[in-house]
Amino acid sequence: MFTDLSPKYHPLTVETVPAYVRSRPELSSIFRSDDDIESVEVGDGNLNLVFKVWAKADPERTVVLKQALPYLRLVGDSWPLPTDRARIEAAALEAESRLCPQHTPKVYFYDPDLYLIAMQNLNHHIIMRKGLIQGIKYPLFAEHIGLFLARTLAYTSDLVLDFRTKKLEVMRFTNPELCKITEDLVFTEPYRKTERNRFHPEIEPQVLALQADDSLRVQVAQMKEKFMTHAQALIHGDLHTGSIMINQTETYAIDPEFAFYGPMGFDVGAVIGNLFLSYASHEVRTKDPDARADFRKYLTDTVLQLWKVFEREFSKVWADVDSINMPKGYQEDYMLRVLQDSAGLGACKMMRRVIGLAGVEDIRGIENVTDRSIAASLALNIGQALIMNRREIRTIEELVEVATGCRPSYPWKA
Ligand code: SR1
Ligand code: MG
Repeated sequence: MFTDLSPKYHPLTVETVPAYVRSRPELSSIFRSDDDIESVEVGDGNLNLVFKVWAKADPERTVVLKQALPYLRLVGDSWPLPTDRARIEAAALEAESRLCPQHTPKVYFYDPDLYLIAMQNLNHHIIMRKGLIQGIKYPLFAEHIGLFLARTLAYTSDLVLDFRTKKLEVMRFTNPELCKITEDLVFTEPYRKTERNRFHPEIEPQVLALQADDSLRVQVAQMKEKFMTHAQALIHGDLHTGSIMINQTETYAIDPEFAFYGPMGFDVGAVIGNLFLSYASHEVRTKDPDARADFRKYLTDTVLQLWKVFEREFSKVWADVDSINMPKGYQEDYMLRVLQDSAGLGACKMMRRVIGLAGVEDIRGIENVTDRSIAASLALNIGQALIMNRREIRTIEELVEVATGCRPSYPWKA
């Protein structure tokens, strides 16, 4: 089904990692030949093996090895996946590092035989989703990720690339099987009965109502069409808060294996949608009303600020764009369409995390089933409101207003 595996391919293990890293000249400035090397496999994502590797004598001499498996780890070898995604991820990291090095992990090398990327171990950072669950605020996140989004999206779009380069880049980043995962898991399966959906039974009445709502399904179909046909820029393709490594001073976007030329709003919306998933989860995770209001203000301020930074940085690119072919009003129209796409695509990213195969800890990690149902119901209502109202949204303030106007429907009214 996919191109044959390289004859040298074999999945690494903690036993084989030390010899492998010693064999790589690109790592000779990190590991010495007589180093005692330790490693642990930490891949808690859905797709790959991930090893943290360090010198026993000095844990700061460290790398991460990320290796593609030829099947989907979340499901097993019944779901084959192309290892070519590792090449795409390495190429996307290279592009992101050129455009925004301060928010992209350093890559030491890509090994095309093992479909493996050796990269910076962000060992002083945590996955942002885990921090948000604990109620940790990241005051620099909006500035950092707004810049990352603006630079990676604007500089890979037709606004900047010449006609030929753009088409060649679209070819280089063609990523059909991973796009198909998104098409199925984000835009199709949550809205129909399928065995792969994973919502918990208490929330079923709301899920069934969504699945029976043709006006909603038309909007979702439009978003799917946009995802499949709008080759606007090189997008990360999976920029949820689990793909952000962060601390109080630094932010890194990791894991761009779903990268391809798609709509900018899919990345911007992924960030916004995941901040609203956190917002929904703190409906029950933070019991004290003042603390809840305070954390929610942080989340909504972050959404407002990240869009403003995105617009500010993107406008620097507009200033350099050839104005001869640029009718008056086109820039405003373009940015408004990105905002409205972000609302609609971000909404789909929220709803799939409640209904579909791959959930998020923010919601699915809530142990008490009543609490989980309240948070899930609120997340679905925010998603539904954002997608249904997206064409009326003209500013980021209006987007936030639509989301914060939502309440959970659970417990169901008699
Ligand atoms: C089956 S793969 C499930 C999800 O994991 C990735 O992070 C993507 O979001 C994908 O949809
Ligand atoms: Mg990932």
